[in-house]
Amino acid sequence: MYTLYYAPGTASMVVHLALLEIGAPHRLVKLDFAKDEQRSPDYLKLNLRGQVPTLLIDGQPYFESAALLMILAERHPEAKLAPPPGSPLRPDWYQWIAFLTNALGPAYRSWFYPPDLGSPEHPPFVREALRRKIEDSWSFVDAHLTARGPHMLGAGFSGVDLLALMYMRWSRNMPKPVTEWPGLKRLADLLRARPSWKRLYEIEGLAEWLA
Ligand SMILES: N[C@@H](CCC(=O)N[C@@H](CS)C(=O)NCC(=O)O)C(=O)O
Repeated sequence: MYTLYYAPGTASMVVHLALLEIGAPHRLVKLDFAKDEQRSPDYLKLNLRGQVPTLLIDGQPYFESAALLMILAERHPEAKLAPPPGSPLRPDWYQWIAFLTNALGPAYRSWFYPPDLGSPEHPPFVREALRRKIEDSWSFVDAHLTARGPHMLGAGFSGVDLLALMYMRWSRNMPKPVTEWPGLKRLADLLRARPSWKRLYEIEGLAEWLA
């Protein structure tokens, strides 16, 4: 049994999507960021940094969205979120998860949380550097998808696509949303047509960027 601590539309999204794709029974605990619930003493016992997601697996708390995706894929091989160990696409699975979390995760975090870098709002040059870093990473992924897509691992869907989809959604109000790159738009459209996406929107109460 799993318990996911989440906040709508945040880094918990990929874990929630993975649970829905797997069809694994789970309990959801929503944290209200407006009330700072991620910093309540009880939650800090589970997640010292006061961030989502946290996933309880058999009562033990774990964090980091990409790690949780990999753990779930390994525990539910029948869901085929990851190519099996030793198969030709397994290295690609590791490569793209590491690339997306390294190149995009910290840059988005800095973009959305200026206080992490020490000021309430970014000075223009910092904002510009972060924008360029995020867009350069998306250009690189778009070139990959154009050459080898339509999914992150080629012809077939995998859990890496869920991670990419979460990050893609975060670009929707940025100067250049991912839908302006053809390969990224094609991937976003394929993934947004999956039942798990619509279900996630219903459960999390999301509206923007459904389709
Ligand atoms: N690297 C972490 C990032 C987690 C993270 O930054 N979560 C944000 C939401 S997207 C959060 O909990 N923010 C609340 C806060 O920092 O107060 C992951 O991928 O799990």
